[in-house]
Amino acid sequence: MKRLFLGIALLVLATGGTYAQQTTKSKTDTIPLKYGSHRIGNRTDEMMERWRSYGLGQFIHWGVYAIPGGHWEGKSYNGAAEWIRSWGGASAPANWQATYDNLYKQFNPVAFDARKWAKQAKDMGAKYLIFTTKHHDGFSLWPSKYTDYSITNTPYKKDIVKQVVDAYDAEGIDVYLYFSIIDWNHPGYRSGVPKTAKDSLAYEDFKQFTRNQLLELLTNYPKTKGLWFDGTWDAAWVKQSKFADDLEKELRAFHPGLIIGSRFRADENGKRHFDSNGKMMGDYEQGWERKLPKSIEVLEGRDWDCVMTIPPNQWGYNSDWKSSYIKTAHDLTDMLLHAVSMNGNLVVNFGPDGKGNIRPEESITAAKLGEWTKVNGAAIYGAKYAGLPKPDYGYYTKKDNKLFLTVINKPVNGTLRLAIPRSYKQKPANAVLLIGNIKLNITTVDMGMSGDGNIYYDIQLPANLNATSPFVVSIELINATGRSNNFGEAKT
Ligand code: H79
Repeated sequence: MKRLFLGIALLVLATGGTYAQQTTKSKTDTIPLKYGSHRIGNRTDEMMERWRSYGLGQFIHWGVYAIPGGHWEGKSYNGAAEWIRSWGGASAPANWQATYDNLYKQFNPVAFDARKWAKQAKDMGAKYLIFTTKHHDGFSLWPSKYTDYSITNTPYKKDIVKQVVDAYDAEGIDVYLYFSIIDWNHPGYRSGVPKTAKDSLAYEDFKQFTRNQLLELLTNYPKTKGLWFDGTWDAAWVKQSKFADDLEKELRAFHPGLIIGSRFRADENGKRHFDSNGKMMGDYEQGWERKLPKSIEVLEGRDWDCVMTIPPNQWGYNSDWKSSYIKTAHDLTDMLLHAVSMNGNLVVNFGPDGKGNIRPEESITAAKLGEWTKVNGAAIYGAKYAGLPKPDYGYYTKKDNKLFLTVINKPVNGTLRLAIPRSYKQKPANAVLLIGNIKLNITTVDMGMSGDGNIYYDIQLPANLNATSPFVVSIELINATGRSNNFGEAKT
């Protein structure tokens, strides 16, 4: 008994002490695992509750790759701009990697102003930032003691991570540090599983380097709320289940409340995100990159966010946006509501240029999103899945007794029809169009379709509503006590 208690206590300690208690193992745990999920339920602590309420986030990819911006000597790299170091073959400039590995000597972002970025993010309505401290190229944007390939040895010299963390924190935006486990600069880095004794030794050195850098980041930037890992699919790293599990526990113990997604480590059978028993490894599902879930059911109650590029697939600065579709603020609002209506957050990516400027197209999009969130923020901040089927013309979200109906495609007849299942226990009492704070009429509609289990309500939109972007109707819900009440007229 005592040992069992100790076991549970240690587990709770190792996970940060914040998971819901569970005394019996889940029936699905059929495969014994040392390095599988330590997650018992969803985290219930204040930090994770805060994460759940963000709604909208900003991702920033910035590094040496912003200098070439996807192009060099008139040639164009046919991939994501932050990957440009891996340019090879006939289309690549001669000695490209050597050129790239010396670009940091030109990194001097004279226009960089962290407070300006943070202010723009705040105006956009972002509640959290994920910032690239080190991408796959290995360039560290903070003065790391453990490598020479860092901001220290650029003409700019100053600590970029510190400026970003401080500026965003001052705006009340939580900062998460992106860290790539792929590091093309470190001599010990291996993508494939080390085969020779020499490779193994080198890789051990790389593992210690990785640990050192992570502890260094948490030491230098204690305001960090979480770590966003990437590049963890390499066969070499996937084999490191024990090392990664130990390191994750160490980082959590070092920085209580730290939020880490499911992309960090693999279990001893090489399973990533979900262990061999199908249980998520991390605080939230981190696989939603440039894609959104089709239904809430696929998420099975897990926390999740979606990271999204504005062009099709460019994270770092690419100087040419002319040849591809660029998502509009309208597209992104649709995705934002898609995410929040399924209990997720949407994180929109920005790729500043080599001088430190946010490109004008992104600034315009940020401003448009900001105009939208200022009026309609109630529909996304702290709002959740409403427990209702999705209407064809938009999304439902819910917070307390407020149901928010975000209309993406305005019905041609100017009427929003709500089909509320009779089992819903709540009914609409009054409705307000958030733009202009206009009270709207609600009527119950007898569709003669009592067999389908819904009660129908119509909300009439103002005849002169010339909506050029998504708009929100905030609906106050009251308890529908008993069956007969549901059929009564809604208060108008
Ligand atoms: O930082 C941005 C991208 O540069 C980075 N993640 C975002 C946030 C990224 N790196 N690689 N990728 C995205 C996609 C890579 C996919 C692949 Fe694989 C890596 C294809 C093959 C190896 C992972 C493992 C996906 C399929 C197998």
